[in-house]
Amino acid sequence: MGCNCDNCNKCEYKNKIEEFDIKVDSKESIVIALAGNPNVGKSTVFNALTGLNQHTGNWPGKTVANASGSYMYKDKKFTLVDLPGTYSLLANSVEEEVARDFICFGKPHATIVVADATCFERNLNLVYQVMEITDKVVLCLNLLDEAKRKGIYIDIEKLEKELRIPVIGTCARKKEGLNELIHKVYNISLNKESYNPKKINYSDNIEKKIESLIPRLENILGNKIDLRWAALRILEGDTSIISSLSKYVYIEKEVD
Ligand SMILES: Nc1nc2c(ncn2[C@@H]2O[C@H](COP(=O)(O)OP(=O)(O)O)[C@@H](O)[C@H]2O)c(=O)[nH]1
Ligand SMILES: [Mg+2]
Repeated sequence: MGCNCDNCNKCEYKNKIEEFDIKVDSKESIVIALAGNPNVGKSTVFNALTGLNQHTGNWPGKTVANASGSYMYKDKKFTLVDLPGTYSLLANSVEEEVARDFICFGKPHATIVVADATCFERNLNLVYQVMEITDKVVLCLNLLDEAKRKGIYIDIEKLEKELRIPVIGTCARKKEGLNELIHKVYNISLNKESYNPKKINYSDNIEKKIESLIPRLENILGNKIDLRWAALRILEGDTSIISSLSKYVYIEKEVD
């Protein structure tokens, strides 16, 4: 199949979905990544949406299983990719590297982050990291029934304003909120709505370094990935991002 880049038609990306060994039934299918901490109801959401239309596989060269499945909404076919459950995307483990590479280089049309409403703060780390990589994020605030039982109330409207991304409250086990979720995913993935997620501001010295790195990275990477995110990873000394860049992104010029 062709490239999933939102920016061009004659794409020079090497990062096609098939590099990730994901079964996408047709070129027209819209690819949605499903990310989240372990045990937040990701598979429950995945199963509820895809039913029996599922494939399992392994990430190429990695021992982490992947599952992809499809569903239809408003005459469009969506391929949902269940990523390994992770607390972060800093590539500290194979699971984190797989999830990061798929969200960044697989170029899904949107990413759903499933979060546990009973301990939301712990989930925020991953939410912010996904928001650094892509603007096309939908937060699925799951386990609302458990949260209610524990006397935890989350103001969804306020959270949306704070994070500047859409937030849908769900109880996946009872299939509550899933229609709203797929509707929002439809709007975000087809660019019918767009958001500008809040980015974390770092200390002045880090921000200055980011600023000086971005033009150099732009020279090499163009707008193929979020440059601020790439700059942060490089400043952090993350060498795995360099190997992923050379694996998935076609680079025209040599790094000086
Ligand atoms: N009470 C409640 N339990 C849920 C909900 N969603 C998922 N679960 C349960 O939470 C556990 C973990 O779910 P699972 O989908 O396997 O989580 P994953 O590790 O993120 O894929 C399972 O026992 C689910 O039945 C929900 O909205 N409410
Ligand atoms: Mg699971």
